[in-house]
Amino acid sequence: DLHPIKRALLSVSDKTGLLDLGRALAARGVELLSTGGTARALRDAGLEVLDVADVTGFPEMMDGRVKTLHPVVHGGLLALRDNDEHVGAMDEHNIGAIDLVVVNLYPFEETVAKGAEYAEVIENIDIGGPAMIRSAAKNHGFVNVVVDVEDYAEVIAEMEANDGQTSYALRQRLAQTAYARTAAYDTAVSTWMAEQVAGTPRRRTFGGTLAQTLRYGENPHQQAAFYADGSTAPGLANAVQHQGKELSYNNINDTDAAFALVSEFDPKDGPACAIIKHANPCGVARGETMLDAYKRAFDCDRTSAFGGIIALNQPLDGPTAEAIAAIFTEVVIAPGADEDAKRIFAAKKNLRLLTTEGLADPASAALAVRQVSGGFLVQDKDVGRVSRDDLKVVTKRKPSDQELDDMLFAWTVAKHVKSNAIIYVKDGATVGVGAGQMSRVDSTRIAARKAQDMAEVMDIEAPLTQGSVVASDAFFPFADGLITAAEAGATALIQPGGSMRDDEVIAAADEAGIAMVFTNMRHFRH
Ligand code: 93A
Repeated sequence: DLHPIKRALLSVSDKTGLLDLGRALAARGVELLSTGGTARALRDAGLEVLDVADVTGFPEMMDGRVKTLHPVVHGGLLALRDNDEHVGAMDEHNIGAIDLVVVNLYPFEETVAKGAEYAEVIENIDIGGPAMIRSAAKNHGFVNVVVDVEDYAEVIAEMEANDGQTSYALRQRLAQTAYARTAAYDTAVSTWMAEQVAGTPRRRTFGGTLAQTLRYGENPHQQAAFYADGSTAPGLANAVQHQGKELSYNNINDTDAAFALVSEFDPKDGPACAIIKHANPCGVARGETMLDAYKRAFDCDRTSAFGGIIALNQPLDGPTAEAIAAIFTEVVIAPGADEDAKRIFAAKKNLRLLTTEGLADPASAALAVRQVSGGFLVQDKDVGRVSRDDLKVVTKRKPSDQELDDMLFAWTVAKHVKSNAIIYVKDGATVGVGAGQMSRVDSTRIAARKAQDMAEVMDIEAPLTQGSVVASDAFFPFADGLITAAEAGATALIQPGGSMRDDEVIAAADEAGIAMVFTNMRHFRH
């Protein structure tokens, strides 16, 4: 399965390592063909090169759009060397076999990343390069295709070891790498175009480029990596980490949830803080100051906050950093941090501090992808919002202004809690979170129960659910959940409505003196 390399075509935008490779090939007597810029670079270094234009008999034309798209090139790449008819066609049409293709593509991704104009991005869609890569890779039985500077040395090493020949194993490995590259390249093009066309495109490709290999996955026996999806909007992979060890898989997942939740709260409306455990919030609060917001979020569930991920909607300051540093925290993510805060955190070696300056609003990313057996489910991200005007009061008692504010706060948090989600809120702070239960009434009970536990921890008479409002991410199918909330001391309730038994639920609310509003939108999060 060894096959010799006698003729090579080199066409690279990134000229790193080109001259060393050219010299090594020339030293082994390999004939070199090249496109304009690549040929010039090799020639300048004193190497002998044939211009592809001389081989095809056509000049590079149309601003280089047509350089290598010619049967003399593709025939030389695709011909099966052990097929008489193919070899006959090569002879008849004067096509010389090409045994090695070294191509790296027009820098499409870099051009998008630097914010180039539409026309410049379009010009950087490489056509001839991927065509050669795909031809050569298809014919890996005979042809070597190199798309990665990292692979130059291995090809030369095999040639050295095998008298100018390479093994099938190497050619097959290179072909796989090549198709991975063209697939990622086309994904980048389609992702960019998806951002240019209006609406969510019907067809999208999903792929990504490795941003980071992770030490392990959700559990230590699972391998894991973080892939960037190629969207131009800077995301979590672009957050700046100021200190602490490398983020783990779970850290990234939880930090993403924390960042998304706290981003719901406009910094102009004052400080807000979210504490996340296992991707669910165990406390979310607004405050007069950031310290106040943090303390109030912490008071929702001091027990669960241990080892949590904390997200802030305004920069971290010294007093808040001091309070956070008092207990074990995995990650703090904020739009910035002042010098005091950084100094205080510096003493906490394991605490990671991430800042989000310049990151896109997490609610602006259009699609959410989830893996299922054999495929992906894709949907628009849940960026649904309701305002006061959308709320329909369905009970005899109308909610007060304070209740309305708290209901909208609770509703916003509910969007970020695993279903079934029940959120008790008082004065702009969660006081009970029921998450991820299979029955809604259980979530309602658990949240109230936890609030009671907190009352004992904090040594206060009545749990903070007394006089709170409640949000439910989906409708109450029966009145029992509402009755449980009323027993916990809730005075108002926000929910989508739409149950067959809405009438029963409304009647139970009226009986308990609860003010209830319907949003006509639900926030399942499974
Ligand atoms: O514009 S192209 O899509 N048309 C082609 O026929 C073609 N052939 C090679 N771009 C083409 N290339 C690309 O040119 C290669 O993929 C490589 O990135 C670049 C090398 O050009 P030069 O040798 O002039 O620097």
